[in-house]
Amino acid sequence: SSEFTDVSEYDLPLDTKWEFPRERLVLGDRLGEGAFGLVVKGEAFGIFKDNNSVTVAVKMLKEGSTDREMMDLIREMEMMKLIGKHKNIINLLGCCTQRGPLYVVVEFAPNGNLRDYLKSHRPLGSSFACVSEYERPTVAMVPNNSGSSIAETKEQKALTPKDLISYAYQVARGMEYLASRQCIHRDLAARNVLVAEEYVLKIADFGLTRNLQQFDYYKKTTDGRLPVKWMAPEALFDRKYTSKSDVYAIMHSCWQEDPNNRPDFNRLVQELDKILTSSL
Ligand code: ACK
Repeated sequence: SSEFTDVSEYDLPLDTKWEFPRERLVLGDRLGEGAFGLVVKGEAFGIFKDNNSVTVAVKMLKEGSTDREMMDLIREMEMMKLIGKHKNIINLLGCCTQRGPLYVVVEFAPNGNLRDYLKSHRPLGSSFACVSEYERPTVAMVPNNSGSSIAETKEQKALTPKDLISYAYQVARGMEYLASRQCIHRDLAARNVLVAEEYVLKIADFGLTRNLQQFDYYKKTTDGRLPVKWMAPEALFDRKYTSKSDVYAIMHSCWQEDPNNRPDFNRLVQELDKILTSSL
């Protein structure tokens, strides 16, 4: 009946803790396509205690998806339930599993992915490091042609070193939490970090099932980038993914050949916190 996939031949068990009545979910614009599904913007009425409507992102399958893709989406949803909530991850809000297509309702990040966000807030000139908090230039937003949801073309402040350290800190906080829940992301990159309100960064797609055997290191991502650039040598050559291989994506100082010599996320959080609270 709708333009979205009607996967109703599956009977999923009802989980009353998470089930959200689908009649209270109004689907809106398509935000983009993920590995095997669609992400659509939506309004969820009364998803929190009050009766207000909340803008959400809804993950669902594409038309003609396979049983395997269905299983992957179910697995992602269950993984999100198990991992629990943290400020710096995209949290699960609810799901519609009964009498219709599976909808996985998650927090919406209005400012798109961190990669595009950083690009559209690029500091002017090369004297970036010398610009103080008080004299930072303003740059006009570059119109976003990737279809993601960066706000209008209003004037935006260019980013300061402090902003960037704060972003690194927030990513490390999110990853520290995921690591504490035994979750290994395997594809930590700025394009998989989303920018929510108030510049809160949230790690996305941490619950995805990634088929490591079929991982194609030479396949470009949708925007034409090679993921190998962000991959730790042992992940790239030996397919050994650990929390430590996620860290490698982050900073040059973490690029130690031997994974044992790299800081873990707790350490990174501490280090970045020190930098943030010091002179910057
Ligand atoms: O990189 P993007 O602009 O941000 O394009 C992708 C697309 O949907 C497919 O994943 C966007 N997206 C995914 N989850 C969310 C979310 N929770 N809030 C906002 N945008 C999202 C993502």
